[in-house]
Amino acid sequence: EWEAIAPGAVLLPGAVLDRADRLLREVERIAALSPFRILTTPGGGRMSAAMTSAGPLGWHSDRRGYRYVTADPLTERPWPPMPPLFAEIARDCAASAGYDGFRPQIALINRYVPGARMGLHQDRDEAALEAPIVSISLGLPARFLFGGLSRHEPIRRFDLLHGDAVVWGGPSRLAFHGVATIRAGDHPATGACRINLTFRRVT
Ligand code: MD3
Ligand code: FE
Repeated sequence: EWEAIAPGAVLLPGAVLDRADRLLREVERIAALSPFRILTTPGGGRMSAAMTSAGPLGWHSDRRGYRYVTADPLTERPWPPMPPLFAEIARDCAASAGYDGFRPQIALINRYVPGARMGLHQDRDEAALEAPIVSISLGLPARFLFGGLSRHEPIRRFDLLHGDAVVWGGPSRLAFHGVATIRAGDHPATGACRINLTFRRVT
């Protein structure tokens, strides 16, 4: 049913399998308004996952830094609204993990094609560090890397599969984490890609 993978972090295998197709349709609607784009890092590199957002804020990165912004810099329009289905799923998953009353403010959506990865990092651009983050994996599997509160602590690896949810709160909220290079494959729900949604409170 669920598995504690670290203090405050709970894996809910297959928790959203029955709602995966509806989630993917909402992702398509969002991406039609605010397309997936590959962002530049402050150091001038290019990220390998493509990203978009929904809700009153979206995550953005360029030469000036990492930050949340109220308008999509690509379209110069507000980010698409967060669908009620997202809020409902995020609340359900958080409650299953022991975080009652979670109301996500935004959804950050990552799209990985084979060869894409995400290096080890902390999520600390949110002022609301007391709120957990709920993550949902869809499509191709990922090898998830989970470290500690400093870069030097040992890294554990977990496979995240289509329909899995993970809730990251409490002592795990500032843990280092990343995604190993996605391997080639073809998934019936997404084709040759992996979609990750993270539901967050920012402010
Ligand atoms: C642990 N995304 O968007 S989801 C990210 O699969 C991000 O796309 C990865 O890292 C992905 O920032 C990992 C799992 C995840 C998300 C946020 C966390 C794990 C986390 C925040 C704190 C600790
Ligand atoms: Fe992250």
